[in-house]
Amino acid sequence: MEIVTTHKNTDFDALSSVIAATILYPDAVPILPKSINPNVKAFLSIHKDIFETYAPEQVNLTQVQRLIVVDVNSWGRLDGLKGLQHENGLEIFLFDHHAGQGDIVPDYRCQEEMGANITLMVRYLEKENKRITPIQATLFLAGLYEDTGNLSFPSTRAEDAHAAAYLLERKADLNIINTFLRPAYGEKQKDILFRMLQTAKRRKINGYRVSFSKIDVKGHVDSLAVVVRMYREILNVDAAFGIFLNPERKKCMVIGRSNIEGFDMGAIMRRLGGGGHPAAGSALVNSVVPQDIQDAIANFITGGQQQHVQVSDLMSFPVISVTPQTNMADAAAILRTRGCTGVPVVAEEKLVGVISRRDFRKIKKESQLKAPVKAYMSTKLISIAPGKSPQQAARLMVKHDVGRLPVVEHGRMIGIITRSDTMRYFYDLLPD
Ligand SMILES: [Mn+2]
Repeated sequence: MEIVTTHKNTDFDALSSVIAATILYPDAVPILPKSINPNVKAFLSIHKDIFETYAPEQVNLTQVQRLIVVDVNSWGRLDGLKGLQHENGLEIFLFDHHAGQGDIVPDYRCQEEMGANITLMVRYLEKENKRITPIQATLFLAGLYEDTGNLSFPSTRAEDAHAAAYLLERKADLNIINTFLRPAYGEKQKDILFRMLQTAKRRKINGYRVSFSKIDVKGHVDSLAVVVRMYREILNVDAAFGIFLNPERKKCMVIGRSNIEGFDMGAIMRRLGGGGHPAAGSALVNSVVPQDIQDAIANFITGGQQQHVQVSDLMSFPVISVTPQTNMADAAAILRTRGCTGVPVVAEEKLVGVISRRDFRKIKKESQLKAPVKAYMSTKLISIAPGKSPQQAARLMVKHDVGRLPVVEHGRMIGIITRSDTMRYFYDLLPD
């Protein structure tokens, strides 16, 4: 016997991947965990006759010769199949778009970072020229859109977009997708979102704008992930965390959403014992102290950030500068020959001003070019520390409408970072 299964809290990507695996391996029996996301459950209840699936307890584990695992790579996130973990002679195939190592050791693996797992499955369906019905294409595209945020999450790859095109060609129905991907947002969810917003604590952690909310939630609430997504969007932070304490179960459900390059929500959740992607993740933590969890997350963010690019990696130095006594004509010549729009004014290694092309508009007569720079320079000093992130540099430039920031450490200017330096970083044009 051959079975295919996926992770608990099955989402559309996971269900899609299971169904796609049954097309690739027609003898494989699809086994779904008992916990299934509400919107997937709604979809399945309408499509029961088309997608026949089975529960873990319907499988006679001793009969299983091949196990196909999709969209997950750890035994702990499978349902009811623990008995297979140490089974000798069991053949395991793994299809997973999470690059991190799990504890499932497969005989064959297709493991690559990709926006959605279904994209990996579509690769094989296309290669083997398998027939896909419009309903299957619809389900697959729902999975693809859900995991990539309609191809907008930073984790999205070109191959995801290719797979989306392939599924649209196979008549995926966008109306159906919109119906089922629409968040299940009701009174309960509204109440939680409201309480989260009231208690939202915004913080800056290593250049990231982060928000935490700690809420007591009694009983089971569907779609908490949807609530956290809305919460992040409303607060417009880089990363948002909902820490939901269930006092009866003595556990905290932690759900995170982020939408900034370089922030790996999945990595944070893995350290809490959960899982996820760069943009989304969750973990169930055996703790009744939400503050401890928040502190731990803050530490992970601080720790993880240190390997990331800092202003000091992007800045240029030595800096071309002038002194307050340099005359305006010489300053103009420097700007012209260096092709820059401004230079810092430095006295005894200290930044005292900036002279830029703009300041030359104040010059009305030829004779004024003999005047020292200090008469025309801007003394509004916006500088940045070398350890800050490129995001912080970019934000500061936008806020103060400047194109360059002197990099200052212990009162001394050690470099300069320009708008084009930060652009180069954001577009990933840095040499390795
Ligand atoms: Mn997935």
